[in-house]
Amino acid sequence: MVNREVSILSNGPPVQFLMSASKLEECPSGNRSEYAVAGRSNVGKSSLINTLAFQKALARTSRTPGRTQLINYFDFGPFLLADLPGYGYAKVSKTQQAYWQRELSRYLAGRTQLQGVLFLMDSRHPLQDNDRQMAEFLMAYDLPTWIVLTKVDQLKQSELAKNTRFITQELGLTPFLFSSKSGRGRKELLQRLKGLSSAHQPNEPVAPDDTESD
Ligand SMILES: Nc1nc2c(ncn2[C@@H]2O[C@H](COP(=O)(O)OP(=O)(O)O)[C@@H](O)[C@H]2O)c(=O)[nH]1
Ligand SMILES: [Mg+2]
Repeated sequence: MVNREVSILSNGPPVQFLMSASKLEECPSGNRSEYAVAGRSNVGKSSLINTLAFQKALARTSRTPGRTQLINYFDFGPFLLADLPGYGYAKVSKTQQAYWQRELSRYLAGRTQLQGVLFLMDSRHPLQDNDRQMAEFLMAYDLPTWIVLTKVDQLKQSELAKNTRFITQELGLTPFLFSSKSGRGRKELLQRLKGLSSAHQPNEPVAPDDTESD
């Protein structure tokens, strides 16, 4: 069966785990476009990365969230995804939280390869207090931010419409609606990331898929 979505990434090898970094200085060198994946522990960051990669267990989906205070890098070919440590997990010590807050600032301010942030929120209860803090943080760094509402398979259409309106009003950004369970939103996100990455790399050869009109 020809999978039209897989072809979005078909001009390269499968997505791979690249490396982990605990601070800016450990992040990979090179000038490929990078997008960070941010959000609370358990919001669905690892699941989103697996879904975008068409793999089941590439990024671990964890039952003990918030333990790893590492940036995990995934190589998507034209771009890298950086899975940031989740916030809001009660069992993380104050010292660890302070460490990561500082390192996150340094990463957002200093990572020149960073082209934008996918900011994930749970579609069932978006914009919790610590999400608001994160939103303010991201806006302070003036980075392009895309809101992704996760687990949309868990909501009735009417509730989803209500929460989508709420986010759009509060943040002035229309969210992507995403489900790693159903695959909803995968194609749109991949196209966005791939399109942006090739725009940043004018020397990259254009794949046949990119020449098709909609
Ligand atoms: N129903 C549903 N569950 C999801 C979805 N995405 C993630 N989950 C579940 O939410 C939990 C946390 O997901 P995970 O990807 O590990 O979140 P992370 O901590 O942000 O990396 C896991 O039990 C996932 O199976 C989704 O789109 N739909
Ligand atoms: Mg995770």
